[in-house]
Amino acid sequence: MMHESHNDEVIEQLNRQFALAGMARFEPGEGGLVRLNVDFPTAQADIYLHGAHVTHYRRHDSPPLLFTSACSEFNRETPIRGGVPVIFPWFGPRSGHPSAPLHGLARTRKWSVESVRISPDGVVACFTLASDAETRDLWPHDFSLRYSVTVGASLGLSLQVQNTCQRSFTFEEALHTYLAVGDVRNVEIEGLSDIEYIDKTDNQARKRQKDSSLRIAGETDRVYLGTQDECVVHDPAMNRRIRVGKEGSGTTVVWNPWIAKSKALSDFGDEEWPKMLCIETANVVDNAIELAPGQTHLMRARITAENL
Ligand code: TA6
Repeated sequence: MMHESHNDEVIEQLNRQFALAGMARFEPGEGGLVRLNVDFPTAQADIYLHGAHVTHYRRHDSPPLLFTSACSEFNRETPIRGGVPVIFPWFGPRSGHPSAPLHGLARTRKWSVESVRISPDGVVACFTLASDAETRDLWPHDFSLRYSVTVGASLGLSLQVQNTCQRSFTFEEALHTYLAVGDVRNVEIEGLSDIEYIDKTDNQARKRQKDSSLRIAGETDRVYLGTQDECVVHDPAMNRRIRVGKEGSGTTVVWNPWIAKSKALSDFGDEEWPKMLCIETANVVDNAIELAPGQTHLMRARITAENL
């Protein structure tokens, strides 16, 4: 754990540079990790420098939109469980590298703050992460990431990847969003009908969803490929629908661990699975992105709650 006084100095310095009086300021979060707290008349959010991880977002007229596990770790080595993990440069296990961390390296690194500003859409916080010797040991390419989070009537997420080395590389990415739902057994997910998906609960079998909407009735882990469509989660228990719109993303992942998988996750409560549903905005497998030297790619998600 970083020494308290050093952490305080870091927070003081960040607030001198970036705090917006009465709207956004840095503070010690869970586990002493530094987080940006945004709180103004429209909405509030918490964003940790660890992984540039949004753990909380709500509009003031609506319950929290994101789920974060009560059992999540908050330390420099472990990804936070819940909110919006930023996944880069591979999704899931890294093929050919069994000891590589699941879901890449970005979500367990400390990101830098580039700016915190007011825009017509709300408070916009921008974070950056660049490759270094440690990341090159894990993934032998140079990159620069820029992630901007817009806290307003919607939650806006924008991940820009730049290839800063002399050779092309291919990467996967995901905004692994954990939505808060009233009861996952009663939600309906629209926007995925007639889309091919990989069923990770059935030996990666490739299938096509025939039903117009998806209901969750067991462990669900589906990678929908070649879709740019918005997903709408109808949540009658919370009397709302949640729209997950996107740009620059060809993949949507739907995940709920259900009972057995929840018990197997040490940082996830056994009884938490009915309260969450991951609708992930991604580019993975067939939709992985190849970048030439100097090229950039932008992926955006926009998450909005609408009361029924
Ligand atoms: O996006 C779904 C998934 O790939 C699941 O297979 C499950 O592993 C989940 O991500 C959580 O992964 P994590 O590494 O955060 O435990």
